[in-house]
Amino acid sequence: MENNRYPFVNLALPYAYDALEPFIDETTMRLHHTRHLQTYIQNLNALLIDRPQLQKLTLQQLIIASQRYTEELGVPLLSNAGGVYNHRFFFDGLRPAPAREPRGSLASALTQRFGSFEGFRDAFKKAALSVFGSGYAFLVLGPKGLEIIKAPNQNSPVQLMLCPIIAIDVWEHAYYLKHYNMRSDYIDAWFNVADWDKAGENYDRCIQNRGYMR
Ligand code: MN3
Repeated sequence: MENNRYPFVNLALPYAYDALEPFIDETTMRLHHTRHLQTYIQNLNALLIDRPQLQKLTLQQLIIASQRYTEELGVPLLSNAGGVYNHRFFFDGLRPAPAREPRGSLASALTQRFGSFEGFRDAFKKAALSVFGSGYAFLVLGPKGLEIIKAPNQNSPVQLMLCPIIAIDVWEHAYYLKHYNMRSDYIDAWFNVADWDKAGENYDRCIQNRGYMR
């Protein structure tokens, strides 16, 4: 991952803010990247500025380390390192006109685990819909194979040593301007821009590394 240590900068997205129209609108993408992610980046840098030991750690290591600290440091460290990691991962998994279904080894693994891609889709949508309040649904590779997990707030699969494959941000800021409170419509729209080729690369890397490091 690029820019994986302090000082963190808000890297440009690999597509234009309007590139995911009409599925995810330009204003949502612009605000999500330039305000929401930007704020996590600034807060994370502010938290690390006087902590040289933590400046040496990668984003993933910061997330894992956050669990060793007292609440006063651990909670903001997880929220902000998780906020940067999860947003970058979510944005990386989007693409205009992507492959709509996985191919190769991920396709086989999804079919084996969920019966079919449709079976996966239903299970993933159900999980994303049932995140109470703010958070994410992730498809991950864990010790038992593929799993769908819900991550509240900015919790991350990295904490649990699970290897992320694709994610949907279901915080209201991810969809409210276009879909108001209709999270279900947003999830359906997300399936039109979820990049299954990228997810397939992530899966192959997860299998190779047998770990959480991207
Ligand atoms: Mn978000």
